[in-house]
Amino acid sequence: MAPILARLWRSWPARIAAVSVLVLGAGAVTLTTRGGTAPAPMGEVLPVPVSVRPAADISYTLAPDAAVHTEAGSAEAAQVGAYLAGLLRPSTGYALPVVQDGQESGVSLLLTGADPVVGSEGYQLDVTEEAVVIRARTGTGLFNGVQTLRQLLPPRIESATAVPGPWTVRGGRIVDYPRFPYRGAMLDVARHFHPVETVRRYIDRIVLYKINHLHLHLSDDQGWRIAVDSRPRLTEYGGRTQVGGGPGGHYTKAQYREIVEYAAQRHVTVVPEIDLPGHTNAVLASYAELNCDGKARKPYTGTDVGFSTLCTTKEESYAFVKDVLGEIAALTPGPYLHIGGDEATATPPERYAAFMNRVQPMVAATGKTVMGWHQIGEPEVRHQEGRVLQYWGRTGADPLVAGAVAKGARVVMSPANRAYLDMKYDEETVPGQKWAGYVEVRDAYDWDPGSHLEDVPASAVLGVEAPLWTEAISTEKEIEYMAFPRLPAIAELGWSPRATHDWTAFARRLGAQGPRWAAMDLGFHHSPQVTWDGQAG
Ligand code: TNX
Repeated sequence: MAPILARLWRSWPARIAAVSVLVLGAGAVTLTTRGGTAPAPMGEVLPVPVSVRPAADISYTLAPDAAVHTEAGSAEAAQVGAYLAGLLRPSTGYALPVVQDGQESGVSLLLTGADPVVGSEGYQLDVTEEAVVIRARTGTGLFNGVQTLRQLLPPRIESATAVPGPWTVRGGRIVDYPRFPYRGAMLDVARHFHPVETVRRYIDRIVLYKINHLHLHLSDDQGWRIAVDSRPRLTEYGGRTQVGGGPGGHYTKAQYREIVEYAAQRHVTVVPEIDLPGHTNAVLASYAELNCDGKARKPYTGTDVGFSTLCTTKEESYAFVKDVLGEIAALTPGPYLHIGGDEATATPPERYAAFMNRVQPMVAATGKTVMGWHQIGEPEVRHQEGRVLQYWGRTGADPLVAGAVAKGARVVMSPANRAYLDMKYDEETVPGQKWAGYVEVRDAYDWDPGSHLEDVPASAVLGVEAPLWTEAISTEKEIEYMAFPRLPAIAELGWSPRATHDWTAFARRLGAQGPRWAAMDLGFHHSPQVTWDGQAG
């Protein structure tokens, strides 16, 4: 390759453009595969289901006059039905009315008759010649079944405009439920602010892989992103910066409620994070009295960490934390309030423990459960009933975490060298960082959250989360590129039984997502570790 071409090739948007041109140029055959008309083999979905029983020679084809039938008298089921119809209408062009009559025809979403093993989040999906019937015990279970159905339909079902069918699903039965209850994605809206629409689209994408928690990193040195009525300068002053000096921004309470509501309709719980006592330069710039010397800090737009701290010996700091946590808790229907606690290197260790020992009970007083980065597991920080540590280390043994677990803490696993979506894939990746090493999709997949940490039994693991820090990520396209295909890998670790773990099978199912992502207009990393359907050879 000529040097100029090689350089262009290294820039990922150019790579995507070039690949698209190649694919389009390849003509009709490639287009059919890429256009995604073929239904997936039964069970070839991601995360891989617990049990799949294909019925050979049977299939169901959605008829133009089909309806979505939901459990009679259930608003919950009707809501999932409306969501499903909303997904299928644009590409099929069918009317797909939603009727609450509990009939087994077309696509049925029923709250009766599911195998009890499905529990509160699982579902049973039956495809016969006459109907697709999804049964669950809850609306969440139906919603998860709908995500499976989406993937059993041809990839073109994701098209935003009407395209030709047929809309066929292969026959059989799936019975499915998650390994872990917490399957999360984190978005750092503090380093670079990301508007409501970006967050909404991110939610739409993560639910396809049965992710059920969205953790929002709402404050950091570079900006404060959520309106707090009792401290208006946090957003009026502290929200107007971001990495690199852009305009920043923040969510009003109404906008934040809109995100929470949008997530709830998609069975996603929002976990808000206010990072304390470090990562607080935006606070210290907004309110002088929260500094030990009483002097306001200058706004910060760089990418260093570990230089800021609330003054942990001043009562003003605790009044501040109490007010802020109270307002955030009031905006939060979910159980968790994340208080950060990471990289507090500017806070003297004994003051860190004293601070956390006052702040954790404040969280409890709001009725919420404490969540924090694993540093809150310091032995001097007391156990708080139900608390959850988020592990982001790079080793397979961490005595601090094991000690906290021995006292009753639970853990969400986000090892940086496996689950961090801001790490570059390889030396050619343009966005992101590499302090935890390059993380290709196989690195993201090949580990076990249940046995990753010595002396942390699987029973103490609440689940997994893939964090996307945004120091070096500023656009939605970059978010997509960094999250896909690694986020589905983490999602599968959170959902599928350990016994299904198999790189070859996973890579095949992942490759089949390529045409689907193309139909969704989702720009992803064409990892060389995977054969992407429609682009083989
Ligand atoms: C470490 S992970 C951090 C963040 C950075 C991230 C960048 C953690 C709890 N702290 O402040 O954004 O690395 O990868």
